[in-house]
Amino acid sequence: MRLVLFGAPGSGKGTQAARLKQDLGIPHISTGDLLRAEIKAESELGKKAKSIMDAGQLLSDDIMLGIIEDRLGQADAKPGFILDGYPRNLAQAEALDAVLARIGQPLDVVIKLDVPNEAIVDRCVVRFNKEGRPDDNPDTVKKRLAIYADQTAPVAAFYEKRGKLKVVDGVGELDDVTARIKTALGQTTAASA
Ligand code: B4P
Repeated sequence: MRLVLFGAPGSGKGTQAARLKQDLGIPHISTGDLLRAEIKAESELGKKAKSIMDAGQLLSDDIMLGIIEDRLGQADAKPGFILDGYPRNLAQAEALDAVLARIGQPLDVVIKLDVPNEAIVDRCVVRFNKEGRPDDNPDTVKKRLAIYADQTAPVAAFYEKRGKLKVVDGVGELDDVTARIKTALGQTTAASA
């Protein structure tokens, strides 16, 4: 299964991907986690990424494509993957299509987690108080939501046109959201069987 979990920052992509990877037996590839690992390692990329991420901005498409090509080329991604945080704009969606076409592994489905902005701000405040992620402070979250609306949200229509988009309600208990995603994935598997 080749799956993209899509949604606004704080919509639960990372949270749900971490749960689904056990069941599906495929890796969870989070561009945010990959970048945070670079920051922790104090690599050149990490140094560049830190100020951009802390400000709630997006890294350049070139940098992100390099990261994603490298990660999708690793052996554990051969049977499939859960992509979280990529693509984040139309150029990245086109680039991902091209990479996957080249390796003969087209996407099966894109699950969009639908969560209202007010709930997202509340969730990020909770995480900010718990983990202190600089991009979770309320002003930065509002900036990230504006970038999402402007640059990332149009990606949903890109996949809808290709018949790959499924929208799932992302509000509620974690188990309930996971169950809704599994139902949507079950429909995808049944349709392609
Ligand atoms: P990400 O790491 O992708 O950050 P995120 O969008 O906030 O998602 P995350 O997975 O962490 O949160 P989740 O929704 O699970 O990106 C960080 C930054 O990296 C970007 O701003 C950008 O700078 C850079 N970047 C990454 N990819 C890029 C790309 N492709 N191009 C350019 N730049 C890129 O969860 C949020 C919170 O909600 C958690 O605390 C969780 O516990 C809670 N939560 C989840 N589900 C819940 C539920 N059902 N109810 C209540 N709370 C819930």
